[in-house]
Amino acid sequence: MDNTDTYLFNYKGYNFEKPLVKIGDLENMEDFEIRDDDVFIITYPKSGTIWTQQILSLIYFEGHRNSTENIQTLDRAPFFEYNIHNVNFDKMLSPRVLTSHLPYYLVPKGLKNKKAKILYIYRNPKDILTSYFHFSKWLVTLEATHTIEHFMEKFLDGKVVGSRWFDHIRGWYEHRHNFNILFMRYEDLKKDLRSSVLKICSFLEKKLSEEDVDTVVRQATFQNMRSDPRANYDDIIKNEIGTRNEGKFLRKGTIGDWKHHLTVVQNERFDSIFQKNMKNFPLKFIWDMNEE
Ligand code: PPS
Repeated sequence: MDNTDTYLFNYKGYNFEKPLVKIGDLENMEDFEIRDDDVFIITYPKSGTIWTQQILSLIYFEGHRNSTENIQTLDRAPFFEYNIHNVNFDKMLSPRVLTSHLPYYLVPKGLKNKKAKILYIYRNPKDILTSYFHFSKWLVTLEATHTIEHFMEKFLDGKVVGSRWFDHIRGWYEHRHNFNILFMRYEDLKKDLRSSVLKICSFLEKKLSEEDVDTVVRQATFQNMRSDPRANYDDIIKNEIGTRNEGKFLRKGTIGDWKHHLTVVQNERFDSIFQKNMKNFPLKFIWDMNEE
């Protein structure tokens, strides 16, 4: 692909969302100055980014937790490479929570000092594919694909924002020793949100009271986030980015929705490519709500 593409901007082998990215920001990313107490949320698109942004912004910002502040999650934990609100990262108070879909080799070099923390959230790629298919049809800044069959080919070839899922997760996992990184599964958050919040608190060395943990959990459920304008991107997407039709950023929020969208043949094709690409990969995936 070349950079005449309307939707994708390829920089150093990785596809960015062309309408939202600024080339100058990309050129400065690797030299961005890291503080020891920075926290980065890193995900492949559609893996639970906004959910983690909400959880971290509830853990860190008491006003938000007590519902006394009307600040959107995106401004609490802004996107690093898509700085759509032009946040001055240097002026953010510590600890800064920054969000990114970057591959391991494009993040600020300072993250390798291992002091700043990275939370990497991953999700089974069939649900990512399903979520991404719907999202791409909805958002005007992404290329709509009319059939999931066609979208699956683009996803498997990495002709989407985020490039190849396989490379993203493998890259981060294989270079994990260079970073202070915790890997967590979307599906574990879904199955036991409270334990997941506690695990995140422990990684962040943040001690919350039992009551505060309960509040974080309550405000981070799918239903609550869906109806809280600070916690879902509905306003930003409708007013600042644009959509092609009705929809919600928090669409289904479940495990195994892919079963309603992939045919048996498509599923088998996905499996065979998955197996080829993920041979000897130790992290396990949860494909179904009833799976342990
Ligand atoms: S993006 O565009 O990359 O930032 O998208 P991302 O936030 O990573 O992923 C969006 C999907 O995460 C689901 N989501 C949740 N699921 C369960 N519980 C909560 N609280 C929650 N918040 C967000 C969201 O619904 C998208 O998944 P789908 O399958 O499309 O519903």
